[in-house]
This record gives sequence, structure tokens and C-alpha cells, in this order.
Amino acid sequence: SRFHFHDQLGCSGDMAAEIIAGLTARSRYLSARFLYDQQGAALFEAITDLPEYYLPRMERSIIAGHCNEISALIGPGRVLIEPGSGNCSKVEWMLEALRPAAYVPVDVTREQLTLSAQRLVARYPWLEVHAICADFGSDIRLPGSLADRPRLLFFPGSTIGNFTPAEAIAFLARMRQLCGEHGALLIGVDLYKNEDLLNAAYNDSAGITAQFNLNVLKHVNEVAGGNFECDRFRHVAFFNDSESRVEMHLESCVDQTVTVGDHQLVFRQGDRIHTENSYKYTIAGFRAVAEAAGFVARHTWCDENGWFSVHLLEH
Ligand code: AVI
Repeated sequence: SRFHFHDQLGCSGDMAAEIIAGLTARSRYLSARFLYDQQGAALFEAITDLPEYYLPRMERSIIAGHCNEISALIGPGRVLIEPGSGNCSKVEWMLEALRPAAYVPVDVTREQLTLSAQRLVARYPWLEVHAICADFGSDIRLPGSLADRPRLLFFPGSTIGNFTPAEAIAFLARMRQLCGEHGALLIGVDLYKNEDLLNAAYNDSAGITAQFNLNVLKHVNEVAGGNFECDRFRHVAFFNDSESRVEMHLESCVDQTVTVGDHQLVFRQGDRIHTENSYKYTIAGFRAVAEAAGFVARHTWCDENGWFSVHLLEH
């Protein structure tokens, strides 16, 4: 069979303890990865279809439009690894052109991973797929049968923007280890731009981004034993120019006390929980981050307005 499933979902740290540490800090925060429970993953998929959320459309036109050039630089027969593969749709923009030896999607959402990987196996009769169920923040173990082949890591969607620059350097350094000596990384990075466009992209008129943000409270209730009520908070997102990032927060609409585990959290009306950063880079700024992680920037593609970029980085 051309489909293999590897369950590597260990206990990825103590989530409840991490949540409580953030919620009891002087400036309250939740790690952005808590946005992605099953409902959160579905809401994020809905975001990618929103007219205001330009990122996936731009990235698609860049990768699909240059897939032959990208493939010529990379060459066929790679093991193509995608950390955080979601619905595995982005890889299809270049699969035929790239002709990898195998595709290795890595995701925490077991059901979505299985269904998406099987869809690819059915659609591409020449393709071998090794799905790995794991948190891409933890260490990924490649199946032994693939160990000797050259690798290409694929990290689209500007997910790198959800790390601070220091975290991004540390993460990319680990990706550089994973891709190995003759390996490469193809990565999508959203660019610094007019703040009206950024504010609209994270404050869509259909309110889906607000639902995505508020859903984290439901996830917190489940994981850490909380009694947050979503309708007592509101979605706040804005571009912070001095940090070059869009910030998402949840703001308390009223004075209230929330219980999480053994903790009583007092919120005054207007108090916020910081739930996500989405950094926006210049091309030079991102290359500096990639180089600080040890990568060599081979090529950068971007759209004609300079809204989004795709970088090929070599070990
Ligand atoms: C996954 N990540 C790149 C998205 C972003 O744009 O930072 C998550 C997101 N947050 C709000 N809308 C989309």
C-alpha cells in the first residue's frame, strides 16, 4: 500500500499547566497553538476562504505560478515533509511538478490528517504518503525507509509569523537539522504592508476570525477545567507597527471572575488576554532570520504587489 500512518503523538508537555501559567501572568496570554482544537482547525480553514484574508490566495498564485521553476531548483525524488499540514491542500499546488519520492504530512489533528492524506493517495497514483500524527513543535521521527533520501521541508501559510523572531530563529534551526545536509526548506512568509489591509484581514466582516479567536476559551475550558463564557469576551485584532505584527486579543466585556482549575481569575471590563502574534516581515528582514538559523537563502518569489513571499532556503 502507498499509505502509511505513524502515530507519534506523545504527551506534548502539560497543556493545562502552560495555560494556567499564561492566564496568571502579569500580562495575560495564551500560546497561539491552543487556537487549534478540532473546531479551531475548521474555523481556520474557513478563514482561508475569506475575501479579506489575502494570504492563501497570494501564496497559491506564487507557488502554482512558479512550480516549474521551483521544481527545477529542487529536483525530483525528494522526501517532502510538511509540518502542520492541515488539509494537505497547499502541497497540491506543486505536487505534479515536483514529483517527490514520498510526501510526509505532519499534524496533530488525527482525523483530518488521515482523510487528507488518503485523498492524496487516491488522487496521485504514483505518490507514497507517510502521515505522521505529531505536534510539529516536538521532534519528528522519519520512517527508516525514507532516511537516506534528500529532503525538502514545506512550511507554507506564513505560520512562521506566529513565532516571535527569536522563536522563529530557534524553530528554523531545528528545521535545518531535520532537513539534513543536502536538504532545503520552502517557506511562505507574509510581508509588511499597509495597515488597513492587515487590519481588514484579521477583522473580517463575516466575523469568522472573531469566532476562531473566541473558540480558544472553549478549548481552555476543556483542557484546563475552566468556566469561560465566550459571549463575555470580544475579539480585538490590530496591527502593532512598532513590533511589525498583528496582535489578537480577547477583551473582557464586563467585570467578571472566571475559574480555571484551582485559580480564580478576576477580569475588569476592558482587560485583555493576548492570544496570537502574526509577524509581518520585509524580504531582507526574513532572510536575516533564516540566515541567523544557519540557512542560505537561494531564491525568493513574491507577487507583483509585494504582499506575500515564498523563500527557498538551503541547509
Ligand atoms: C496560521 N497563521 C499563519 C494565521 C495568521 O494569519 O497568523 C492564523 C490566523 N489568525 C487569524 N487569522 C488567521
